[in-house]
Amino acid sequence: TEDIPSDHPRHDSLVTRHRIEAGVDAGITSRQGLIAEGRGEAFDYLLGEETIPSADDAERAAAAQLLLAEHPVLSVNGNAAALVPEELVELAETVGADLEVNLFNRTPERMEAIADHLQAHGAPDVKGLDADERIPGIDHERARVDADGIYDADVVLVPLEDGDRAEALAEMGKVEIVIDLNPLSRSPRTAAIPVIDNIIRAIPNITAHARSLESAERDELEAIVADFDAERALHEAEERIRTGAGQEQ
Ligand code: PTJ
Repeated sequence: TEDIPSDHPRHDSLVTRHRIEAGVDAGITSRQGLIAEGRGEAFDYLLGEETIPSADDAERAAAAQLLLAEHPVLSVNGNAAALVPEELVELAETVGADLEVNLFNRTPERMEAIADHLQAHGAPDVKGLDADERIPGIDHERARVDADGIYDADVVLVPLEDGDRAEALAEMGKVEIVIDLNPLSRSPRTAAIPVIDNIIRAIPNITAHARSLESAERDELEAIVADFDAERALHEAEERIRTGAGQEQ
């Protein structure tokens, strides 16, 4: 990372790529995570590599929803752990959420490596290792969750999700916040709150919103969630990608 000059026009994107590579080397990120990163980069490039206004609205609604939750859980996969470990711990602390490792390509080694990595970044407790419950309706490893974690949660934040679990969680009646750079992907389209932004910008911004809303009354938080329009947020991200509206071309 030291080799990338900070004024390089693609600095952030190169640092991100580097973190994913390091994540693979450390046994945190899956090889498929490299492909997911490439896909994400392409969408981020088209979005102008910035948090567009509709994504900022989504991040504020996500913060309000997490603060309203009785039992919020942040789901962590190999890409999220490599990119924003400290930021996830900070968000969990700010909104009183649990962190739970949940992997598409689940192996005991990667589960352990990610839990250790989060703990090294200050997480007091990491769920996901017990895996003593299942999300009904999905047959792959991603179904395995902790009874006192995602299974019990009322609000779940899922970054870089695949569509299957997003739909299954919604069917269980959980409120889902999905972070994904692709507005056409099935998971943000299933989410109550789709956040079309890079996870490296989205997580710290949700935390910042949560801090500024910390002393807000419940009705104010409820109004923020009620005013959020998921369809519109998806549409605006797609517009930005298709037309570059709001960007200097
Ligand atoms: O660690 P595991 O085993 O749970 O595996 C995680 C991956 C990401 C490999 C797995 O969930 C997967 O294969 O996901 P997909 O189907 O490739 O979807 C990843 C989505 O995340 C795509 O729509 C990408 O555009 C998006 N994405 C990639 N990088 C980022 C991102 N969204 C937000 N921020 C990013 N940095």
